[in-house]
Amino acid sequence: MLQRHIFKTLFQQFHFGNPGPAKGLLCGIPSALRDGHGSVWHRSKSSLPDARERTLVAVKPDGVQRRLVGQIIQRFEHRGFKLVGLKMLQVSEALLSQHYCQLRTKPFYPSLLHYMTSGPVVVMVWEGHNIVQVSRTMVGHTNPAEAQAGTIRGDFSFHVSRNVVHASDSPEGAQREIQLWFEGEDLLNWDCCDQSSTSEA
Ligand code: IDP
Ligand code: MG
Repeated sequence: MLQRHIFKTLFQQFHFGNPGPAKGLLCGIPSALRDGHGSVWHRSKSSLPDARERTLVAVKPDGVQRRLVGQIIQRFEHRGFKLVGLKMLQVSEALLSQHYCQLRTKPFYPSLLHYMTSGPVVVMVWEGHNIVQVSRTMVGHTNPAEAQAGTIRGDFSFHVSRNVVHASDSPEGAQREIQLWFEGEDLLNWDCCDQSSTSEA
């Protein structure tokens, strides 16, 4: 009996609406089902603290040559991250020497420069919760022979000298690399329509 009464009340209010200025289907829901601010079925949401963390990801020349750009972008999109900058370029040795400044004394450094300048790269900035750590996990071990299946390097490469992709290894490193590769105005602040699923908890 009570159920029938509630159903009847809801039916009437949905179909005939509540008096007042508010419009739209949900405006007809009884005030007992609203929270104090008038929003319906309000859930307490808060932005994740580092939802706007950014990192630099680059598809290296072998990845571009092998037409892996789309698949690599797709992995970051599917994970729920937001692309905020992207460009394709033939990188200079000057830029690379800054990017890899900590590796200049390594024996493989000359071959690394040769590899990275052998063709265009696609460099991107991605944004999202804990993205530096998560993207390193997605990319996998530096040496593809040790990278797990399911990671980008584990799926698409087998040798450390052709490991397809770069991702910054720390938030500080990410900030340095983003400033090195991108002008501030090349990065877009935009709202994803699924923002409440990807950056709020
Ligand atoms: P990471 O790319 O996983 O951060 P780093 O140690 O920063 O690894 O090295 C940068 C890049 O230098 C690697 O991604 C790889 O392309 C290259 N590299 C690292 N170690 C070797 C090596 O032993 N032989 C040849 N290339 C290497
Ligand atoms: Mg590194």
